[in-house]
Amino acid sequence: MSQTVCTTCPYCGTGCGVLATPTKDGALAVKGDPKHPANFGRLCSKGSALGETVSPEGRLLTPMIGKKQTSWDTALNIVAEKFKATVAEHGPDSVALYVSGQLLTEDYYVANKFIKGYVGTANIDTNSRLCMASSVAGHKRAFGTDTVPGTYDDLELADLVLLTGSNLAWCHPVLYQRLSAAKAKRPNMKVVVIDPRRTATCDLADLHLGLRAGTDIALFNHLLRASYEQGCVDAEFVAQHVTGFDDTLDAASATDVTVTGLSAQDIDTFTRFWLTTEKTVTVFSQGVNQSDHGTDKVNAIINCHLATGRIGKAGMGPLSVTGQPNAMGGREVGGLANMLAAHLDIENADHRAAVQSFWQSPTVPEKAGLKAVDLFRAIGEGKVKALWVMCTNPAVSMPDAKAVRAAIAGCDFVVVSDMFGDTDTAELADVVLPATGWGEKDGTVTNSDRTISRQRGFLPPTGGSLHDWQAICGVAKRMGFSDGFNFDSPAQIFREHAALSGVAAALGKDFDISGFADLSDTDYDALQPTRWPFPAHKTLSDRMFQDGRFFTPTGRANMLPIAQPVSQTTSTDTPFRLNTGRIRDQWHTQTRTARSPRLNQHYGEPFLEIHPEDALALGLRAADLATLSNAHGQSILRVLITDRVARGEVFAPIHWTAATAPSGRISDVVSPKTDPFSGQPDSKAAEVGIRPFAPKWYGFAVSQSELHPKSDYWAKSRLEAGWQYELAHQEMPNCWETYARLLFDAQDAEISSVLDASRDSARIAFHKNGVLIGALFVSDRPVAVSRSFTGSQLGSESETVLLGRPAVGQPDPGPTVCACFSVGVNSILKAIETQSLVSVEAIGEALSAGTNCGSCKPELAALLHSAQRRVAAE
Ligand SMILES: Nc1nc2c(c(=O)[nH]1)N[C@H]1C(S)=C(S)[C@@H](COP(=O)(O)OP(=O)(O)OC[C@H]3O[C@@H](n4cnc5c(=O)[nH]c(N)nc54)[C@H](O)[C@@H]3O)O[C@H]1N2
Ligand SMILES: Nc1nc2c(c(=O)[nH]1)N[C@H]1C(S)=C(S)[C@@H](COP(=O)(O)OP(=O)(O)OC[C@H]3O[C@@H](n4cnc5c(=O)[nH]c(N)nc54)[C@H](O)[C@@H]3O)O[C@H]1N2
Ligand code: SF4
Ligand SMILES: [Mo]
Repeated sequence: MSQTVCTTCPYCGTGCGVLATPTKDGALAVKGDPKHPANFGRLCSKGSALGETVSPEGRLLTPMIGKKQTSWDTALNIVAEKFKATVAEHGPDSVALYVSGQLLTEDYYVANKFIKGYVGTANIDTNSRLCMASSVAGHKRAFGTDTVPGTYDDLELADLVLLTGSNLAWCHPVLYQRLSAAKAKRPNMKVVVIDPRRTATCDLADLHLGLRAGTDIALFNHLLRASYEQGCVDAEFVAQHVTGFDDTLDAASATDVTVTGLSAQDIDTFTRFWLTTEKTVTVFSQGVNQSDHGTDKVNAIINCHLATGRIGKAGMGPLSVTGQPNAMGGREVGGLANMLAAHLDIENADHRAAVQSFWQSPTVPEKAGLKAVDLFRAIGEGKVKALWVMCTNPAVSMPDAKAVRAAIAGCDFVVVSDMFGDTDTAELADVVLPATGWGEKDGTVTNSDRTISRQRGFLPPTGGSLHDWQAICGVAKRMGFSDGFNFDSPAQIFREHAALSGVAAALGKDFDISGFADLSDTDYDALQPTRWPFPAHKTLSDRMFQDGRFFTPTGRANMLPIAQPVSQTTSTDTPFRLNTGRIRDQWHTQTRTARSPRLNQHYGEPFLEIHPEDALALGLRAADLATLSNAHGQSILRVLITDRVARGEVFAPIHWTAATAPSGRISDVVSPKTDPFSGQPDSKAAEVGIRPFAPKWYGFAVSQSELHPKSDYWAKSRLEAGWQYELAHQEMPNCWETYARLLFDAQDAEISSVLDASRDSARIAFHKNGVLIGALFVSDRPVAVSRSFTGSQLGSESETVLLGRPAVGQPDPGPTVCACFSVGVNSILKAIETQSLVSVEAIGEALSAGTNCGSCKPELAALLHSAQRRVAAE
């Protein structure tokens, strides 16, 4: 009997508990952990599909030097030698680590100790700089510490929930489900979504404020002023616990709310909700953080909570939801260039001395290191000469990604630790080290509400991969730093981390988990989800700031005067504002989620949401391709015409890479502009020009084996029985059959084709032993065939594939909406019509759609709504 292991999902910062059971046939059964306080048994589509992502297929099995296999010993020796030589010749600041909020706390702790305590530079930054840095800076300015006061329970207890710059339904689906269940139980609870885009999250909203992008401060300043004018300020709380009220109010009063572009009626409704509802939680995420004034946005929100005393109490408070599974753990170990371990400050000599003496390390740097954007700039300028990238893919995810790729390619020495050797970043590395992944590694993560949970390993390491902490210790020891890195287990590292937090607590810091400093190995294995603080010698409530005491020198929280920046006029060459973000079923650069066929069905290629009037003006029709460009680069995307975005604003997802759609890498056109306080890039406001990409032909292919297209545009996505490809190219081949044979490498397969004399369209299928191995559809317009039908024919004796859709009388399910049960849009619309379904629950009963993870419920509701609208119009 296989044993079920209690672990934690490796994707978003919700931090759901997962029960994983390896099955006899080598598969993995996955369920939500009913006891975990983050999810109580729920999982979203990505969590539910974890079992499909753990196979060894495509994994990096040995260290590689210059794309040749080598031993760990050789690889670690070379890394240690190069790092040592670079430090000796150019000083410690000539080397850097670039790490990730997806590392476990133990990996992260060791990385930070290595670089800050032993190499002697603070040049360690992390992809959290692109993610949470503005929240960190905002929290520190307001509270004197980087602490998220709110918890998930508060979400359910609140009477008003503001979701601002957060697409919770897709990015924190289980939190969304918890909120949605709470609202169903207490229908008086109000939800307001503040987002320039009408997202799936709006399905739950009583009010959607589709403000002009970048005008959040004006809206929150208006709330502050209204709170004052309408007597909603908690004068006693402000008098005792807050500084800066008057100046902040003056700044807020000087702001003109009309810049938001919202109607007076919507602003009034919103203001009334806020004034009349004490129990308010404000959830914020990347629409707030990823801005060149992200820290100010965070403080504009916190100002409103401080003024009304809505903080540190049940059902109220600001709640920054973190993106990655261990974004919080990274902050706790000091994994950012401007932090020390355990929330201590690098600029503070006492703090530095305390950490150095605890570590017994040769050094601790006195100044902050380079933040991500500056770091890659310094690499490009040759100032940083040796780089170790761990658990992140900056060649795709950094802004101005093309320049970042050039910087990495030109760097003297680059090491990449990843589970896969073919990421855009690993492709540019001198040394690639195979890392263990989820299911193989052991350690802890901290989720958005400060709950520390165990990730437990239950599979052996794939090939020769090692845990990241082992690789770091291996290099550290070879550099002569043995004393600090004699770790044998993650438990040992965790104890040291916990003990150091006790040192920080003695210096007045709030991150205190010293209660774990003596945890035995057995207790570490059995560790239950625990929200910090968890001090050793006193009992402390885990409701932060409930006593009104903050961690500033005065003990009071700071309100900060914030002005709404004036939006700059866009140049005539780049008139569109590009918003970028996530889709429901993919995780970042897709290295894991792209392996699951069902997660690939939701969106199979990169796309651009554009308003119908803008599309018309540009001559773009549905499913055309468009080129986005600016001084940084260009990107080609499929056009999705929709009024979910405003005129002049477009949206594109971040998930495509050289491996899945090389010309669809969106960060190639994102500017490296950053927030002055946090250094976080302005990833939601690139200025771009848009023009139709007019290829000579469009293609669509399905294939049992992987193809290597050379066309100007291609995008790949996984199917149950192979892959599907979207193609487009600016040159016409002489003969479609010859082209197809080469593309499919199908010299000896039987070919059947329907060709148009003008070469404008072609349909070609290849069979081997009567079984369909591939098919290509070509047209001078975007190819209109049923993707789900053609994909489903692979591996069968299909004779009708060239029809491109099911023969008359056979149903075509259409593009997948419910990933768990593979239910397509056509099936849903048909069931709504023929069975007169009137609710999402009824669709669930009829087709099972939405009844497992529930992530597609907002889309089911939208389909229902559109069908009802159609009926009403008839
Ligand atoms: N499915 C999925 N889930 C994920 C991830 C993933 O890759 N896939 N990644 C995880 C990570 S690391 C992160 S950081 C989180 C991110 O989670 P979110 O922040 O919820 O996701 P995003 O799509 O980046 O952006 C959120 C919203 O901000 C809006 N926005 C843009 N500009 C503005 C503005 O000026 N004001 C306001 N109010 N809103 C604006 C966008 O329209 C978008 O809908 O998701 C996590 N969860
Ligand atoms: N334009 C634009 N750009 C963005 C954003 C945006 O909204 N817009 N969002 C930003 C945000 S919030 C984030 S968080 C980043 C995310 O961007 P990245 O961090 O670059 O993306 P991931 O695909 O998560 O990269 C993680 C890598 O680590 C590998 N990996 C997984 N587990 C392990 C492990 O245990 N050890 C090691 N060594 N490797 C492992 C994976 O295979 C993968 O290659 O993107 C940022 N970039
Ligand atoms: S909400 Fe989904 S992706 Fe996030 S932790 Fe839970 S199961 Fe994983
Ligand atoms: Mo993130």
